[in-house]
Amino acid sequence: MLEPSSSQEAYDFVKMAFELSETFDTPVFLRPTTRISHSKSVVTLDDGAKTQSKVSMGFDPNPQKFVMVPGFARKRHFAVEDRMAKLAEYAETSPLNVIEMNDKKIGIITSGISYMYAKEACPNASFLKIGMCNPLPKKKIIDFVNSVDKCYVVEELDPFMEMEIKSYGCKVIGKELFPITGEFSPDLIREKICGETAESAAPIADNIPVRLPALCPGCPHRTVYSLIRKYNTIVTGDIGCYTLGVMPPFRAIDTCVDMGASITVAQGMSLSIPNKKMIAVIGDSTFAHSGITGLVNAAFNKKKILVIVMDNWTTAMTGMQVNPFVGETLQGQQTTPVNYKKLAEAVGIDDDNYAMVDAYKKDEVEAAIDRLMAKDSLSLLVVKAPCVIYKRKKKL
Ligand SMILES: Cc1ncc(C[n+]2csc(CCOP(=O)(O)OP(=O)(O)O)c2C)c(N)n1
Ligand code: SF4
Repeated sequence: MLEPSSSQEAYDFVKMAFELSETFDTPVFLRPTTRISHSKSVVTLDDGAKTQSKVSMGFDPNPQKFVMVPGFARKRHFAVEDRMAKLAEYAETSPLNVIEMNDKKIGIITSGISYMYAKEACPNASFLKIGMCNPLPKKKIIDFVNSVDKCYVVEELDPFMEMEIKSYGCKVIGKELFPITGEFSPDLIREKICGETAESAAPIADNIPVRLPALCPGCPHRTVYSLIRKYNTIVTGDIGCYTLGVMPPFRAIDTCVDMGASITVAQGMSLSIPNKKMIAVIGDSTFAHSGITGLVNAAFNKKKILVIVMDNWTTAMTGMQVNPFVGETLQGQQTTPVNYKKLAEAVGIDDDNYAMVDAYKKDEVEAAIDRLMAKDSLSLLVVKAPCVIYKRKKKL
């Protein structure tokens, strides 16, 4: 697992990840935490020649490696352990794990964005910057800890490196000082290591009104949410822009677990609350990704749920990508869109339990929900209209 500490490293480490993957025949994870994913900085790109892939295309069949039936898996486990041992050896000399020796009074073992914070807070300290956080370079770590007077492990949230390092018998300070919740900052590290409380350079006035995240003005998701509470039932939600329906003024959803769970959570709840028709709301992309399996299961198990697909023509929350209901591939080629009505039919939802309405026609949306909520079975309602930001982007 590689952990970048800057935009440049996020770029460089992807290439290293592919190289390691090829060299050691291993999957490699890249672990960019929140602040790395949400920050932007100048990145120097490799020239084309260097980025040319050396990987040959194709597939060499090898069921002993790619089909993990128990007999093959047992043998493969030896290969995995052998690979991890080789990777641990590589970690000792890898350019991903760098020692920066400065003042030996304070040593800091850190990785990812925490390295940047610690470097800003304690520029004169010595650092062991871990770019490959699994497997860890055990010998390098022990040598580093022994070469400084006091050693801190600065890692955001769970003490993954710290526990491992303490298991080597090393005396390091970590979660005795640093929190296991929230994000770190240079100020926090300065305070914990140097005992200096930062004076805020630009004090923030405390009378600024709180602004909650909200659906955009004109968002097509608003219609359903403005109506849904009148049905006095439990509304299971899902992940996308429409999760913001939980916020005032709508307060329209009761749960949100993971992609597709609106439908499956409603099924589970219907076992303990059998007399209410639950409503599950889900975006088009989420429905295509992992909602359809839940719908099949709900139909097969004769569940009494109204599934509302909020189709805004796009995958708004994560960058306006296409999805299987759009009729276009990611490369912009025309393709066959999934047909909701045929899908409903295939699953076993009859015409009486199916409707598609325009999200901006509030009366029609309301009439459709009224009609389907009165049915004693599984219903599918598609409420469709383009996201206003998507419309503007596409100049529709
Ligand atoms: C398993 C998983 N993969 C990816 C994501 C990231 N993700 C969050 S919302 C979302 C898509 C939402 O699109 P859609 O359902 O169309 O709703 P919209 O944002 O357009 O309202 C994705 C992919 C996730 N939360 N979980
Ligand atoms: S981006 Fe689109 S889908 Fe998301 S809240 Fe705004 S209008 Fe609605």
